[in-house]
Amino acid sequence: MAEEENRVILHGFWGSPFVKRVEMALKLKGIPYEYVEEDLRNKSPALLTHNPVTKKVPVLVHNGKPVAESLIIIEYIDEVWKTTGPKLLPDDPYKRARVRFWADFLHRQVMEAVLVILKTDGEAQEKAVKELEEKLVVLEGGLKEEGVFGDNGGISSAGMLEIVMCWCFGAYDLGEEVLGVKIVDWEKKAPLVYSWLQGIREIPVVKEIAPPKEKMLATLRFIRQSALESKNLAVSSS
Ligand SMILES: N[C@@H](CCC(=O)N[C@@H](CS)C(=O)NCC(=O)O)C(=O)O
Repeated sequence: MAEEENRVILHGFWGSPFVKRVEMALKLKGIPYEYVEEDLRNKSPALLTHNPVTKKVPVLVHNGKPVAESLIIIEYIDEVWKTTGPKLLPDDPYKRARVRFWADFLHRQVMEAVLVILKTDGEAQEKAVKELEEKLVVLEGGLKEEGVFGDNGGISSAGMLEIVMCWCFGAYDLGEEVLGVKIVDWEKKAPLVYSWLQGIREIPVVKEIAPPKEKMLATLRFIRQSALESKNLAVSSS
């Protein structure tokens, strides 16, 4: 099938890190797409039809066929548009498996700890900060072994790992602004990961698709406030 015949539609939400992953993958590869902004409180019939299982964004609809789950979508994009733009995963099956492993680690473990920090305070938050630091130390060692970092840290290429890392920590300074504290001592715990992240944040596509700062800050504050209020409600009614 000629690539020109492809019609690509992305159902998303402006502030979703998972949607940003897919936008970044499409932009890095240079694949034209149509974007449909979803109201997550009133999802479109198209979204509900295309992703009846989780009903979440992102959903990529390629020539009428839907693909859901951000990590799966990134792999799909890389496999379909093999010769368009840069490779997002390595060709070698073993190296590809390793990239998938670390992407999954970031997706499930690191991102989870980041969300807990945003949504809690007191002891629960301190515990999550400690957990995050431990995971970053593991990540630093693991990625060093994989040879992910460029010379003197920085990035050597932008692929799946950089995409997932970007929308896990790309806005960490906004998170710190909302919490009013420094979350991670990067220099002490994970200096290579930190300089790698700084390199990722400089990628032009990242700057192009980053959500507006004030809007993002308001959303992070809202998520935090709602989580803390529902926790307090649960405590007072128990
Ligand atoms: N594991 C999914 C997570 C997607 C996700 O959580 N999307 C959120 C937006 S950030 C969503 O659609 N929420 C709407 C809902 O839960 O109903 C992925 O990686 O794509």
